[in-house]
Amino acid sequence: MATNTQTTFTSILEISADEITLAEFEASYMATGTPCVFRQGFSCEASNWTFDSIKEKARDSKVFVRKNTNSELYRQGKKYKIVQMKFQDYINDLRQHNSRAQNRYLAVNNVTRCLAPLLEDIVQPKLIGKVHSGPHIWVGCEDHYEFNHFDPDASFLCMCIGQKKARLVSFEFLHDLQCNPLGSLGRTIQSQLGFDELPPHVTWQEAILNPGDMLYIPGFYFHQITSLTDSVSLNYFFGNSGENDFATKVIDQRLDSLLYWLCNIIDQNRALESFLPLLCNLKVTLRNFLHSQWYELLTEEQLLLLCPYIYEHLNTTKVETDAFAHIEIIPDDLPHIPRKKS
Ligand SMILES: O=C(O)CCC(=O)C(=O)O
Repeated sequence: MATNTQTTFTSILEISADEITLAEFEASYMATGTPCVFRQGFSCEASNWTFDSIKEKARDSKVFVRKNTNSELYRQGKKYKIVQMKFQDYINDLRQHNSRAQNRYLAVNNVTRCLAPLLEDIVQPKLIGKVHSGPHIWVGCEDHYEFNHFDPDASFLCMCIGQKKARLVSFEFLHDLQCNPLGSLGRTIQSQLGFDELPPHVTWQEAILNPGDMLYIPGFYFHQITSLTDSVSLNYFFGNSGENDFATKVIDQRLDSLLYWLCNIIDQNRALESFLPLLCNLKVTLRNFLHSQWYELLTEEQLLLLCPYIYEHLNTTKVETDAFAHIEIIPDDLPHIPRKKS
């Protein structure tokens, strides 16, 4: 495998959050999928947190913590276990830097559900047109390496305590990043490549984030985050304002990544009996599913564009364990009713 020994990164663009409106942000940065950092753009009580202050506020709250995060399989986004524990116990381990803490990561916990006492300190960034989910909290030990992945939403990563290094690779390099095979678990798509293994033509952008900084990660952009110190950050997953703007942009600019993500979810479910009725109504299934993720309704035209890719994928990869193994799917005749083979 080619290794990337050259320095092929640039610094992520820095802009001021004070001087930009939501409309300008969406038109200039979201429309083009341009990552940027807002230095001190996340200014609320949460950017003044300390480990003691959050432990005090949410001692007995129960959080979900990933285990085995030091393993090679975790770095490739392939395998981890989850344990539930009290927030104060997790913070105590972390501050002691004990071996348990070094092999765990409190990742993407929904603050409203798991750590509600912290909510009063958090103010949603004004540059979010439509929240998909969040705020989520991430708490980890120095040197934690979070696997390289993309999400099907834009994200604002807001630094509260400590320092992180963020490295971002555009969705244009989807096919160079050796994503985990379709059907892999999770809502995100993980790359199996470390940053020292990227092919030489793959460039990335990076930034160091300090408390109060906020990083815009465009939807479907790969990102790999390393904690340079013990750290706490928050993130929101979000899309554009409007009824269909996020979907339109993603279909126009990031279709391959969208299809990879959709087919990954399809493949997670294709062996289940419950998959069959969903497949019979693929257009409706897709419309409802994307509405649940993005709060946008796809148009008939958009659905008619996406469905044939999915049928083709299923037809060309059919195996005996599929719920539709003995059924022929006719892709040209939407709405598609799978027909029994005669
Ligand atoms: O901070 C991390 O470890 C990951 C954050 C992330 O994946 C996100 O903000 O989308």
